Amino acid sequence: MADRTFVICKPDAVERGLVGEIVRRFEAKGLKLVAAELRTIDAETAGKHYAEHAERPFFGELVEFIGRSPAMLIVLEGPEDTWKVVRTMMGVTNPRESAPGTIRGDFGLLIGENLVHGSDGPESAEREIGIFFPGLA
Ligand code: DAT
Ligand code: MG
Repeated sequence: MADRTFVICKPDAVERGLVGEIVRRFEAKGLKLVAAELRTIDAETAGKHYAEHAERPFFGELVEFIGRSPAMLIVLEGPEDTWKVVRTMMGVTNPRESAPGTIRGDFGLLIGENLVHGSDGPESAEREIGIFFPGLA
């Protein structure tokens, strides 16, 4: 059974011209592109996507950042635990602590501009794909 997850190359990744490099890594790993679209995320959609962080002090900045310019929205498919494969390749949330070889570890320095989002489990993947690509879910 194919297993899908949701990824965002965030505005900083698009602005810095890193989308090709990020997608290349996922494709080289063997994950398949199911959907991909460059889109500016509006505040309402960002609020739904990041609902779990609504009470955090950085929520306003997070919503502003994710919508400041176009992001590359992606659905990836693999054989099993695709969300986990993607999270491992992304590195931990704070890029200053992400391991070299990970996307955040190789290209990031700021927690507020950490290049990529990846769903944190199968339920999140289904929920997030439903928000951004309702036709796919
Ligand atoms: P992740 O993106 O690794 O799943 P998360 O879900 O905890 O991390 O947080 C979502 C995003 O919010 C994260 O990618 C960057 C931002 N963020 C998290 N913690 C933060 C903090 N302490 N200060 C500023 N931004 C933060
Ligand atoms: Mg998260």
